[in-house]
Amino acid sequence: MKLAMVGFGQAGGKIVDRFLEYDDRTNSGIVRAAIAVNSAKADLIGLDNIPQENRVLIGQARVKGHGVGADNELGAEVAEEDIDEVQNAIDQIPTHEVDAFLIVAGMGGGTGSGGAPVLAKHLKRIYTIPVYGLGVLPGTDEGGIYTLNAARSFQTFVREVDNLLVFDNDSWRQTGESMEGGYDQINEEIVRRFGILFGAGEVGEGQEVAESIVDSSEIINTLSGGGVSTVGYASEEVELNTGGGLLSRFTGDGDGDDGLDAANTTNRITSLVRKAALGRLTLPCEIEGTERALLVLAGPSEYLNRKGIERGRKWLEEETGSMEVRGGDFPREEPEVAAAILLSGVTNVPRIKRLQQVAIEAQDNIDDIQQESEENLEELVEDDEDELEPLF
Ligand SMILES: Nc1nc2c(ncn2[C@@H]2O[C@H](COP(=O)(O)OP(=O)(O)OP(=O)(O)O)[C@@H](O)[C@H]2O)c(=O)[nH]1
Ligand SMILES: [Mg+2]
Repeated sequence: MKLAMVGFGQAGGKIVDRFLEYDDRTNSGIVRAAIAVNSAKADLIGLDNIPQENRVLIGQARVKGHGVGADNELGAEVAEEDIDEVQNAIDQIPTHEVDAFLIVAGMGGGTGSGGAPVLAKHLKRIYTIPVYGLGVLPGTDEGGIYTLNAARSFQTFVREVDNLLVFDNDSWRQTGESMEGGYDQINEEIVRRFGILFGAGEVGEGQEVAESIVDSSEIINTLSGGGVSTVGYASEEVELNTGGGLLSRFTGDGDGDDGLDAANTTNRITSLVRKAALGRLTLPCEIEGTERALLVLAGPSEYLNRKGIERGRKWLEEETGSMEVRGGDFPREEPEVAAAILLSGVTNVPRIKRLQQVAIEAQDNIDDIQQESEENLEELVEDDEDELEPLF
């Protein structure tokens, strides 16, 4: 499907920048337009692929291009004040050619975590196409302010978007890696997983049309109903059939599958589906209780078959307990078969429960502080009244 991507804040901008590079590299045609929004000028300059005219600096009057320093209330304020600047950039893209918006942001900082929900609300008021979020949760070792920002922003973001796809840095960080090197790998993982999902259904001219191809509407239907989504992924290298060579030896019982053993193909697919669902998810959770799911099988068409996908789909129905599991092919000439699984409307997510707890505790603290200051105020007023009484 074709997306208009908006990267909000540093992480958001870098990930959208990376999506553009992925799009070029794999010819997947999912990024119809890419915009970066930030309150920090240096972050915008540091991007490689997003066109200059699509880089929007907000909050200049308030923070002079220096960022909001992890203050997400300030992030939300500057986004609201300068929303017209963002809209001007969006006005330049052909939104009639776009299936959905995808707003990408790190939830731990100030600009993206404060601004992304503001933009989502704005876009939903104006456009009829879906507005999705891709929210990146901070590592738990980043410190309290990042967790608190994420706890607050998450609740608002999930409410404003049609679906919030989540990637949790905490489950993906690698020990012994520099921050930047680590993010590089993490960002590659993000674009690979979400790239396959959104790339399904974007079969270019001259490409083979599969037996049961995934369509954009199936992605949209899986995401509809809202909530939080996570993505599982697994892949296996295969040899491309270049006519003859090694593959011609796998004649097996044929079944019209270009000389590949149909049973092998089916087994490979079913085990990839299990690996993808039970392996590391972008947001780790219990898959049982998932409301809707979509299984995408990507690879050379001779390695895809209906039976394998059907089995994988059934297995996912059993594991999730969902009655709404879609599945299909994404034929592409890469030397690997990959299963990507979108689990939409997940309910049993330990990380989110912890974040909600943090948000509630923070709210209690705020209430305490407010109550305290109200009491102080009352005392002051009472004192004043006491003092004033004699005068009347
Ligand atoms: N996956 C990923 N996460 C990142 C990357 N850079 C930063 N993050 C995460 O995103 C969070 C927010 O950081 P930024 O995106 O720099 O924050 P910002 O939105 O620019 O906000 P301010 O810098 O406070 O103005 C951090 O706490 C990290 O968890 C990245 O390249 N990839
Ligand atoms: Mg920043």
